Amino acid sequence: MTVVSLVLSSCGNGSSSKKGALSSSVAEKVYVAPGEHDEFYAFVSGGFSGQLAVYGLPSGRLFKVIPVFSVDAEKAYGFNEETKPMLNTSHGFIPWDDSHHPDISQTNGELDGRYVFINGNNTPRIAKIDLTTFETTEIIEIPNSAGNHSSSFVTENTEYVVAGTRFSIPFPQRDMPIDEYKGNFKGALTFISVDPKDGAMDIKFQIMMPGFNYDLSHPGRGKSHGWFFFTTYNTEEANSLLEVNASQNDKDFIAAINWKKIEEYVNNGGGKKVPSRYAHNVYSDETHSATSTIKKEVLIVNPSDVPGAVYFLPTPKSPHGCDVDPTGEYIVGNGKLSADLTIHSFSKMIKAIEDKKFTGEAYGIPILDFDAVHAGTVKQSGLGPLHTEFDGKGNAYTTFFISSEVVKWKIGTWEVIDRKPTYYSVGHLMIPGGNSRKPYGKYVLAMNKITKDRYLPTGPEVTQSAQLYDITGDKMELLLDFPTIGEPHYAAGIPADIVAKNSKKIYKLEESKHEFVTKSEADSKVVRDGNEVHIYMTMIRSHFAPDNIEGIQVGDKVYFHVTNLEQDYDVPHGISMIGAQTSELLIMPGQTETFVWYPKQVGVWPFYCTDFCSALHQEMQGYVRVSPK
Ligand code: CUK
Ligand code: CUA
Repeated sequence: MTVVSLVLSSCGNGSSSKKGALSSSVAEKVYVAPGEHDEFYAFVSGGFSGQLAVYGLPSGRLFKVIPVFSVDAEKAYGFNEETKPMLNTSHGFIPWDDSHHPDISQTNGELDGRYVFINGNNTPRIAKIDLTTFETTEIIEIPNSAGNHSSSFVTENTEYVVAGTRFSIPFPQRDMPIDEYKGNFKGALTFISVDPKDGAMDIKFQIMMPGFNYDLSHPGRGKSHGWFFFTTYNTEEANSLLEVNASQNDKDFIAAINWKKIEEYVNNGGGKKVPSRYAHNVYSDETHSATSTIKKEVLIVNPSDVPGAVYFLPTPKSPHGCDVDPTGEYIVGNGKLSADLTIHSFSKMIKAIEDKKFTGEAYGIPILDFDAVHAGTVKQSGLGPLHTEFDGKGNAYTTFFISSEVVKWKIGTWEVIDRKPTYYSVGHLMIPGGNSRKPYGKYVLAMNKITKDRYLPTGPEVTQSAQLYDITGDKMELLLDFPTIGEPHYAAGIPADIVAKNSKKIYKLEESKHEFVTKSEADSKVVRDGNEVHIYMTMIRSHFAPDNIEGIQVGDKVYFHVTNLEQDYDVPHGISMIGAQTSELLIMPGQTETFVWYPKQVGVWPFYCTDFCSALHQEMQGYVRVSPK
């Protein structure tokens, strides 16, 4: 029984909102008692923070911010010598990006909890986070692409993680007039293979599509496994997207890509290797350090060279989200300038291809007849539909940015069942597994663009916000608001036990292959090599070895190679050096990390442990004596 007294404001921005007075039964649903664990992990993208935040659901508690595309002084990510190579690109070291869409790896269409992938939008990259350590372990740059937005969604056995391009750009990149866009700019859709054993990523091929904007994408699953769907806008190929230019066409397209066919074509020697520079950065667990390689070519596929591999499905009005239901039959196009949702049928699409129900072509790619592929329309469902998720019980949930609500509707009958306001202007939403064949349809998380009056003011900007709804009943029930970091574009949720049981507790010291590991205090030392000094240091509760260091001179380049000798769960130590131009290091049990210090002034300079590690933490310190040259 749910008796809820929700006094909600009318939907929309700027309403003077009377706050919801939640009954105790609602509070109980999100209450996780001290010492108890949450039921789900939610990996929430940090948007312009470039990171990925880990929350528990239903509590909304923040557990960790995983640094991905941005440096993070707290964890020395991008500051220590081990992780710096992770942020290398063909444009050099880039300490920031805009992260949008996390997606969890799958096996047989179900979440397997091994990895989270996430896209960097600005300098196109895909990152992989290993969920045994919750660390970014691989970043691959996407060449010939710009605005890596329709990414990083995975196929149902994680054969590929796929990246689209929001901008089309000259291909090959060159100096040319912008108003010669049409016909000269191209949109690359990139298929990155994921090694089934070790998860290693590699760009298998890029499909060079017409110069539209490729906004979002989703893999086929179940019956449509082997296909991938991308929404497009600006099929006018305007070089300026002021509304007059780009929204003339009543319908844009969903591009349907038969990637199995293209894979076969490529495996048989199809495609053309084209010079293209991109970085591939890998963090190795064994050595606790990353390497960065610049690769020099990719395999390009021209879609008109592979008949039967690419089709366009007309879809009204500048579709944003492109969402495939758990059965793989329905492809939902969320036309952001429309009040309706358009749903296509995969089986009708296959039939229409067989029957050659084409109404034309674009750059040699057949355009399917709308009526021949259209399954249904959810009518007048709201304003500005963006994204849809599924509960696995035959219902879909769509966000409406302009009318600021989540709308629940029935697959097959296309009727609206329920709607609830969001506070405010919701972008994405997430049901754990809602992106797979097996959703866990207990909660939906709405991620909002505007917060206004929902929290205490913190200057001109209020925190971004997520809202949790219970979706186990016929009607959705708002349970919780909680703040998020950066801008939460999308999230990936998973039952906590799938991930927690594989979580790593320590790094085994004896297995470390770090170049500068010091496996016992007795091996700690200071080695001079010209004006470079290497300090091989250890840390254990609660002292450093060596702790007093002499013989350093102004103008030296001093490397601190610091190993945490602890072999107990949850005992990191930190180290920071006065005046060091990097951040501190926060070193996990069994790990070695390195930072560089350039002593500039004569004196005796202290360093200390930054993480309160024992009753003697405040004693964990040392000095470096710096003498004149
Ligand atoms: S986008 Cu943010 S509301 Cu980057 Cu997924 Cu649609
Ligand atoms: Cu080690 Cu505090």
